[in-house]
Amino acid sequence: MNVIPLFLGLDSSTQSLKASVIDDQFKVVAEFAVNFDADLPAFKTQGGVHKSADGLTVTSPPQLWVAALDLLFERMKAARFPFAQVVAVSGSGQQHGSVFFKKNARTALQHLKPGLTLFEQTRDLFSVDASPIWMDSSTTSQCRALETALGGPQAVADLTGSRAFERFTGNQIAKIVQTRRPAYEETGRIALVSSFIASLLIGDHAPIDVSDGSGMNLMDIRNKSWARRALESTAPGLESRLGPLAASHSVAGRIHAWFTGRYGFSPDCQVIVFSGDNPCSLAGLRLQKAGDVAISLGTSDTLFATLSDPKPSASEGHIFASPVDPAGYMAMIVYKNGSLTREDVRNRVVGGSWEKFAAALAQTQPGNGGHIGFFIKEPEITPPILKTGIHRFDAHDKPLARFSPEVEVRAVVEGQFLSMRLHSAHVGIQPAMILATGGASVEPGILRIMSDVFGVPVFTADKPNSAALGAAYRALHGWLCQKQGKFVPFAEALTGAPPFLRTMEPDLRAHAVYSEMMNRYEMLEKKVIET
Ligand code: 5FX
Repeated sequence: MNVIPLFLGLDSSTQSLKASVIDDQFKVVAEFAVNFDADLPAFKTQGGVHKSADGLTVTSPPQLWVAALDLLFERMKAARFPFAQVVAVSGSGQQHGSVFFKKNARTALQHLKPGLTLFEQTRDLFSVDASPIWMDSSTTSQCRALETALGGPQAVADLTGSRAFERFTGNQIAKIVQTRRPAYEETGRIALVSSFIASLLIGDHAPIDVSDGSGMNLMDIRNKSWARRALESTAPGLESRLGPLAASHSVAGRIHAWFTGRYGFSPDCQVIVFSGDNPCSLAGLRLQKAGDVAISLGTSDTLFATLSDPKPSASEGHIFASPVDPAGYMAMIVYKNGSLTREDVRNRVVGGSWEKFAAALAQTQPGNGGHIGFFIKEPEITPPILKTGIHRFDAHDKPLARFSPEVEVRAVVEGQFLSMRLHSAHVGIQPAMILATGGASVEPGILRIMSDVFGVPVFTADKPNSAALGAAYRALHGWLCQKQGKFVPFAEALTGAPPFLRTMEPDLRAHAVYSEMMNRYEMLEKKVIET
């Protein structure tokens, strides 16, 4: 009898640990989850984290993530999950978070004891018991120091793919060195959340992959190797503590005997290096060719794209190495003003109804008669605009105090996509298609404007667990590359995966109207930034 091979994707995110399992026909056959606050209350986290009184320092205990892995596998075992069929595991970790292993940790990982849980035998392995995570924003002075050392924000972006950001791991490490020197001296290895979970699975230090490694302000984005100047400006003796970088499709090792003994995994089960949650989401959405773009319309709007010729920018988004193509890149641009801002307009001008919002869009024309609006309800990330407020302009660039309800509705949606078109072009993204995901992607009126502004077809995907699914896809991809002894293109590995729905074709006349508007939009945006 032929046994169906299974691929396990884990997602260690901020609030939970999830598992998605696919078969070799790409069908999701099982899903499991552990919620940190509800299922592991002893750690006293809120939303999976601990925050300082001023809210700037945000950490999670690394042992929480270990306990979650114990619990997740116990739940899978209780559900009689067929561990023996899993031929490969990979995973996703919240980006930027770091785990500081003591010098003796490697030996302890190699000798995991069958009679003890992972939690019981990893208690003494951490030199820093509160792992800084991506929500931390306490490292502004370290960021400025890195930028000064390397020649300014644009120089840091050119070298590492992003200007210095507080949450990026290098700046977090610099803070540990400055504030907890003995702990740093005790540290033998620094892992990301992704490589940390992989390390538990293989019972050894697993490498950081180049895609998650791009979120540290420490990696040379072109060579995909550690950037010596950045390491030296960050901490002494850092390179040996980070270990080697690995290609995202490579094998970290076989699963440790502890997992085969306790859960029945096959000793041949491969662990493919883990990556960050955003890279894994890109894989889950199967963006693979330059020009493939996904726009997630959620609380914040996020644009992901695959690109071959990135132009890192100090003010627009991040460039990461691609998690599915060793020669490629991905870009990620985040907008704080997403769904909450659209909903604010809906609530203020059309009585909170999406039907009326859609009707208002239908009553107005592409280009909105020349009206342009900037809706900064929350301090904006792209471009950085800290001062909140709404700025409205008529067709002659004259500021207006208000728009009619219909014009206001169209202005908020058009403004968001014009901004995405402008700033994505700046970092080198040239969309050929867009995959729309997230709550607002069910609104045809919004997708119509997205398609027309960019002039490309829009597909839709409902992928709530795209990071865990992407990790499962990456497990399959890495396993296939290993089996064939060569790099197999991700698209080829995923041939036969269910196609996305082609939902919207661009109206080329409307697209021409938006192309005409771009210069004015850019000029007015500058004006808004200056005021
Ligand atoms: C990306 O740069 C981020 O900081 C977040 O999206 C985290 O990866 C969330 F886990």
